[in-house]
Amino acid sequence: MPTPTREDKFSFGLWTVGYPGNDPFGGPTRKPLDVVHVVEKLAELGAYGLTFHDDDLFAFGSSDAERQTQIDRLKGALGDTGLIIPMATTNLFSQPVFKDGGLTSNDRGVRRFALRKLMRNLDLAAELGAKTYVAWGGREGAEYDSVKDIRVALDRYKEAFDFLGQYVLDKGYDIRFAIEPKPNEPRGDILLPTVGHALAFINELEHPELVGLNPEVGHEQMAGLNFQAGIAQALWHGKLFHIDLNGQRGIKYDQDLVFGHGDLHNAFALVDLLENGGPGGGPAYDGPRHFDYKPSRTEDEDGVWESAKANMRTYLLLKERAQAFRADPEVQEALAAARVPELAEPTLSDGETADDLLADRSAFEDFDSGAYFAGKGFGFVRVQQLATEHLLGAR
Ligand code: 3MF
Ligand code: MG
Ligand code: MG
Ligand code: MG
Repeated sequence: MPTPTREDKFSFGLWTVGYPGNDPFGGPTRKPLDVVHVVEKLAELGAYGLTFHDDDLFAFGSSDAERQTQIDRLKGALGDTGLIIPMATTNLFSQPVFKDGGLTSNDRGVRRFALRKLMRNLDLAAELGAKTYVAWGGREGAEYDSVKDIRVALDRYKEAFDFLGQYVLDKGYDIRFAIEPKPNEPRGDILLPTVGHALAFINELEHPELVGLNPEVGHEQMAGLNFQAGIAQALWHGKLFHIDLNGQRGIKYDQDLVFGHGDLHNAFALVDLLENGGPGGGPAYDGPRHFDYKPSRTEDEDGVWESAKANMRTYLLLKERAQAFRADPEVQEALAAARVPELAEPTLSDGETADDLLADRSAFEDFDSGAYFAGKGFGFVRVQQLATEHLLGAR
């Protein structure tokens, strides 16, 4: 069985293992966990990083002294264990004041308060050495079409990211922002609902180089989208700054299951992409493997740590399986037969002009599209079955 080590770059949100089990229909089923205990346990299990929202570490409304005590306790635990803080984020969703959002609330006073809350935790993130600052706008949205002017809300969202980008530059912080898309929940509809929406938004910013993505498995799958394909596009744009790994079973509420406890095939393809660059063998991802999951409320504290381990074990098992898949000569032969490598060949020859293509009769006039494949298929199903058999450990 593979054992996680620091080199695997596994990280967990303080709010994940710390989730006490409350849901919209019931209260907590577990006691809150102390941050020092969480850091010690995660280090023991082989994780390398902890991430947090400001309000996870010190309760909203804490005095400066209470806040500092918690920061010092966290720093002490990091020093004792060697765990790091690769990412931090702001809670702009739990408090009643954010009921219509933070950065895009219709209320200007709320927007100014949200910016200050964000800047304050950004300063702390820089102090703790975080390289990524995630922005999940869970309350940035609406339930009703006539109460939120989406174009104007996007103006305010852009204003916030332009301002924060400039703030990071002025302060000289080595931090980049990562927007986390989600289609809905808690709002009926959330702004920047998918990876694609967020990528387009980033292009409109003053400092697009400072802003990328933190896509979450379950969020894209809630929108019925293929997560692996979305991640491949984010990598293509150079925008995969961070990732939230978890499990989701279809289009329903945000389940936050253990990684792999949802669509296992898609998780296999995702790990193959992150580790090996996917079918085309492009550049892989070297950032944190961050788990944003919720230990089910049926579990006790032992179950919390079992589920934390399960995330890492499943990831490492899939990594092993993906390596076996890539190394199998039969797979390589099947990929070649399916013309997977041929897609990397440019469609036009070097320097070929429109006139050259028009002059190539074999491309059109003499191209017999009806007879072209001579009845032969691509053999994609064979490749997928080989992947499935490797995934099952049958090869
Ligand atoms: C909610 C989420 C968030 C974000 C977090 C930023 C509370 O569905 O996924 O978790 O991940 O706010 O990292
Ligand atoms: Mg989520
Ligand atoms: Mg989720
Ligand atoms: Mg998330």
